[in-house]
Amino acid sequence: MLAGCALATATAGCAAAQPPDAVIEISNVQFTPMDAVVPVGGTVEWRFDDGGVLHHVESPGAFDSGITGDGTYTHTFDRAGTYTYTCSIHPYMTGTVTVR
Ligand SMILES: [Cu+2]
Repeated sequence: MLAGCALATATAGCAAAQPPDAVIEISNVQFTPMDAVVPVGGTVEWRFDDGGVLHHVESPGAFDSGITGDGTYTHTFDRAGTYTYTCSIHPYMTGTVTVR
């Protein structure tokens, strides 16, 4: 694992080696905060912490956590823009990540 991390650092960065630029908690069937702003190349970590309730962080064509009830999901944003994401299980759960 450490060797893979070191290799990744030379190219796309190693999310595990540094704290994320933004953390979004998933609890009480909502994203907190709903909106995050990170620099280009920044990372966002979603923490699934809703007592085992299944959630899904999905931005079609950009990123997809898969459906899960625990753990974390981290995505690195290499291009500027505004990314809207939702939970496919709870469509009223939405948020944005702004990369600039
Ligand atoms: Cu959900």
